[in-house]
Amino acid sequence: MRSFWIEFLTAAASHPFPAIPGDIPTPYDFDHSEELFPNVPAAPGMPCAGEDRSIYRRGARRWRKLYRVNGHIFQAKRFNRRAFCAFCQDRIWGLGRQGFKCIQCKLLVHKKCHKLVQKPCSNEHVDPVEVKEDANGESTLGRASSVRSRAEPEPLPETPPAPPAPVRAEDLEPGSQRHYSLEDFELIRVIGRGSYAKVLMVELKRTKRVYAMKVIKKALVTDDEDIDWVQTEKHVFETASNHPFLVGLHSCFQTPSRLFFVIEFVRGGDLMFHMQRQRRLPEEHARFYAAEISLALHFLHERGVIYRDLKLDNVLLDHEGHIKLTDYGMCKEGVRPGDTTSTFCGTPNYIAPEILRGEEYGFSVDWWALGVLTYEMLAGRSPFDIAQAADNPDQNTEDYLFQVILEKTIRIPRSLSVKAASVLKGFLNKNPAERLGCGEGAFLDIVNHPFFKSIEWEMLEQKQVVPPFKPRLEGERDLANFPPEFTDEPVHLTPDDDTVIADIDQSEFEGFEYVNPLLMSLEDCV
Ligand code: C58
Repeated sequence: MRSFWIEFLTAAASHPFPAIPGDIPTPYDFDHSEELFPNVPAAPGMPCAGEDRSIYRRGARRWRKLYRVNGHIFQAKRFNRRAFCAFCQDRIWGLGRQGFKCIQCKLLVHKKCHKLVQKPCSNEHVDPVEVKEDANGESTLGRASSVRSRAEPEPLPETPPAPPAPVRAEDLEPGSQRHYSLEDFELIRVIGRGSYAKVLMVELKRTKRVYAMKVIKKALVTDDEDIDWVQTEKHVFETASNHPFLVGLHSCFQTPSRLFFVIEFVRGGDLMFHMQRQRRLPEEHARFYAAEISLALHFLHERGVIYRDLKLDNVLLDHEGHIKLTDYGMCKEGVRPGDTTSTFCGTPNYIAPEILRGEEYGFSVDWWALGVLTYEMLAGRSPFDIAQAADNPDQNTEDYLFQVILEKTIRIPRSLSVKAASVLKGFLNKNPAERLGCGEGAFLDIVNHPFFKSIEWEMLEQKQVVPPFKPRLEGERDLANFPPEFTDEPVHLTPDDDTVIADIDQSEFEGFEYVNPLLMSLEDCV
């Protein structure tokens, strides 16, 4: 009998984490420097009346619904600024995606009003009734700003109010400055790369502190959809700043060609790198990481965020060995319990079957990805690793991987304990309704699962549990835990190209600048 399991056993001979010289890469080893899904198959779910979901961009991982009314083509948008509905004149509040913007004439309306718009689309740019948000408004991060953006709506004025005086960073914290700029940082090294972003290790010259800097070229993010994505990333950073297992934001700034997120630096490398050295982890270790990751995911879910890009590369280890998730570029925000979304996105090896089937999905996709990741920690390879595919070009494709994810029964290595096998089967259930973490009991089902019996969840969330492994670090700048593939990469940014900049609508990025007052005050303490 030539079972799938036999193929997996053969697959185990090669190593799924290919960066170690001499290792034979297996077909589904995605270069983790290019982990974002490069092609979008045309597999959307059933479109609603008046919707066109088939629009997607090359290299992107998202579809966005379009709503056609009276020649307008509306897209749901969350506004960075104060906006007023062209139909009812009322303010469009900045939380959730309650505003619609015509992608042609830029008309702004409430979602609830969009079907009532009588004015036909002029198909040309008209100035939207939009008033700039102040520096302490919805687009900014940190405790100070989130209170105001969540305030109850005040009575609505007939005409747009004058923009309030901007709150300046120096007013928030003594000793802090208004904004940062590229000149404030020394670029030390490239540490990561995605299809949109390059990530550098940098030093803030004034304090000599080290940060990670995510650099995004504006030319790659110049349509509404992507501006939204940048906004989402900022919002998730705001949420994340309050959790021990999520990276926080130091500041944001821009140049004519680029956006910069300055992120707290997590020194111990990522789980991918760790796995490359360990091959597979003892159950006790995998349990600890899976439990800390579960708390981070649950925290995001409770706040309406689907993370959507859980993978070994995005799980960082701090100097003590606790985990921190990084990269919120794929997050979906504003999701209430029971809400669903339909964007096709993620990293191939971790994409949940419901996304591949083109179904509407919710938080379940993160628990699936945790199943894949936990499997990788315990087995030392992907659950979808197939050995003979290396020799067969037909099977060496993303489509084949997706077919495997959708159809093949996942085999659990016999060397794993019954409880480990059970938790993997729980997370890797192809039916999201039956998946561990997704049912009625939801998170409690994970907490109470026999595999996690020894976990003291409250202690864990307070970082009171000693991690099973402490990254070896010789100094703040120790490069021992860094991915070797970037060692030769030049750290400089290419000079701005005037013709590229000329095509960028800089107004789309207004208000991107940000300084986290909490991190600033920490900085001043040292
Ligand atoms: C780490 N996988 S956001 C390198 N890549 C990244 N590191 C960090 N954030 C991000 N402290 C990335 C990537 C992002 C989006 C594009 C793809 C890469 C990060 C954040 C905070 C450290 C890193 C591996 C690594 C971890 C630590 C040091 C060096 C390398």
